[in-house]
Amino acid sequence: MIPVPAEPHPYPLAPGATALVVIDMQRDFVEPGGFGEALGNDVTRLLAIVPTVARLIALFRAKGWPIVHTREAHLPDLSDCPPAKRLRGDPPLKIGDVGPMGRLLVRGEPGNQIIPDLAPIDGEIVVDKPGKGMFWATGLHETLQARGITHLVFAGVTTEVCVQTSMREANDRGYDCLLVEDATESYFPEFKAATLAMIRAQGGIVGWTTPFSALQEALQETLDEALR
Ligand code: C5J
Repeated sequence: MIPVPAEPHPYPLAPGATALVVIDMQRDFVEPGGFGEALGNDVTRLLAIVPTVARLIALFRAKGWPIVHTREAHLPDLSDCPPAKRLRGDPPLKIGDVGPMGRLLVRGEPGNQIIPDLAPIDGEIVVDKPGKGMFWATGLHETLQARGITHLVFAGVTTEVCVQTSMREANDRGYDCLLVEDATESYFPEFKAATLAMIRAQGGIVGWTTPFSALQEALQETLDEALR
């Protein structure tokens, strides 16, 4: 185990059994013209975390550790999008409607792709999820179990919706979860702050949180020790 300084106490990272999960870094959420903006949000806050998420991905690639990329994505016939989800609220455009980057939150559309700076490479796991959480109707738990993954490091958007839902689902399935604070973002800073506080409350009831620099330094120290 590698102890990573974190809240509420050091995170016991398990080399060989840890995967990075990058949630929904899609054009639909971080670029103007996508689903996020259709809901009335200013998307610029989300773009600011892209360099940190890129460094996190680079760190896991350098280690040769698995990476999961998720996309919130529905089938073109929307048969996996319940009316309770599609018709909620009063946005000008709804899931499946045609926006500036194609049909909102629909598989294969330009807006539904992961942004080019964070694009998956061969061998990485890409999950299309019809829900906010990454385990609902995806088979991801079985994929992770087959690879012996017990620990998950989380990044992506939005902190209080798809990231938090996925982290709670993972916690209930027995994964030890760490959220990288500056590699996740919300359209609402107060929601992000509340989510981080909820996750690490009561001794880490959902998991741990830490800044990217702490994770990077902890992994570098073990590398230095191994080389000594
Ligand atoms: C939302 C997400 N916010 N990826 N999706 O609808 O968090």
